[in-house]
Amino acid sequence: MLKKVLTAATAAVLIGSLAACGGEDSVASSEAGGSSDTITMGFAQVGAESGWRTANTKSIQESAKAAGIELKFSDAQQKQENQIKAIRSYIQQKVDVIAFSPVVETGWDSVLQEAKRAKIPVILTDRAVDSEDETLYETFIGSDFVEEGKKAGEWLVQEVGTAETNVVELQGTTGAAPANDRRDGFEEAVSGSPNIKVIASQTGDFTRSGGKEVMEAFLKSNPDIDVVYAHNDDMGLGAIEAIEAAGKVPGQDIKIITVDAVKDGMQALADGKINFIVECSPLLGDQLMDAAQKVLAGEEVEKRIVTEETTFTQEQAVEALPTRKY
Ligand code: GYE
Repeated sequence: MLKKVLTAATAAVLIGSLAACGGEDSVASSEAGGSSDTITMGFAQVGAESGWRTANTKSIQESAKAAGIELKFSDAQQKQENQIKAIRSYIQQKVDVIAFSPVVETGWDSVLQEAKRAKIPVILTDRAVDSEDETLYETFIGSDFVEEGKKAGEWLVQEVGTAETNVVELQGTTGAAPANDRRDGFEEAVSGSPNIKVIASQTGDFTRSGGKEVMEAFLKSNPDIDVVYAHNDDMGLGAIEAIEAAGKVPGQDIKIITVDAVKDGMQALADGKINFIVECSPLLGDQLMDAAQKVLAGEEVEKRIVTEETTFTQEQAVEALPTRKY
């Protein structure tokens, strides 16, 4: 076995040197993996808090591979300080491009200025930053979270008509763009319906355990909950556990609206435990690699690239599930 490997390695070296003589050095250099035109991307991910995030990470890793981009990947465990450290280390390593999904919206200006000074372009994916200075990043690729919140609210307005409706809200990570915007969009959509009241609202940090814990507390202090609006599927799935443990039927006694449409969420929707899901696509990898290549080639990229998304009812979930990619 070892002999075979050695023989193959010797052959490769030989072919490499022969190829160099014969003018085929591009083959040799790409085999060596060190050709200078390979793009290196440093990616600072939020964490691994949800099914959405897992699908997003997979998409980025697969797309980088397909595009021949060398990916340096870090997981910040939902902490801004870790993301800032990762970005600083990418600057030190002199990567060609930095991409990241900012865990919260504010507090990025100084580290982004450091990247700018080092002439390393930055691309935002998934979540936005709240900064006056738009020159600190090339583009922001991701969903319109306000629109997602609106779609959730509009469905509820249609669904309940003039019936008195008490809503509890499971918010995403405090200060995160999708938490702020999904709250605002929803509020806007229900603002013309005084019969719909948000009676309690708290963060579940986009995790299943967070959703479950907050829902348990909500159920204890509010006897009259009609609807749960969860900012992502995972928190909605946690809420289902809490509702069932309290002896109620999710989807019937208490209706549930979520955002994301990842597999587990779609399954619960098809099973009648969730009532409506607003889609948020995590498959941002291809667009990210494409934007990185364009930026580094000096081509124009749009400052804002919005992901296309739909919504699902229970019937639509049954139909869509077999071909869902995430
Ligand atoms: O909805 C949630 C995840 O930023 C859009 O983060 C993303 C959100 C997604 O943890 O599940």
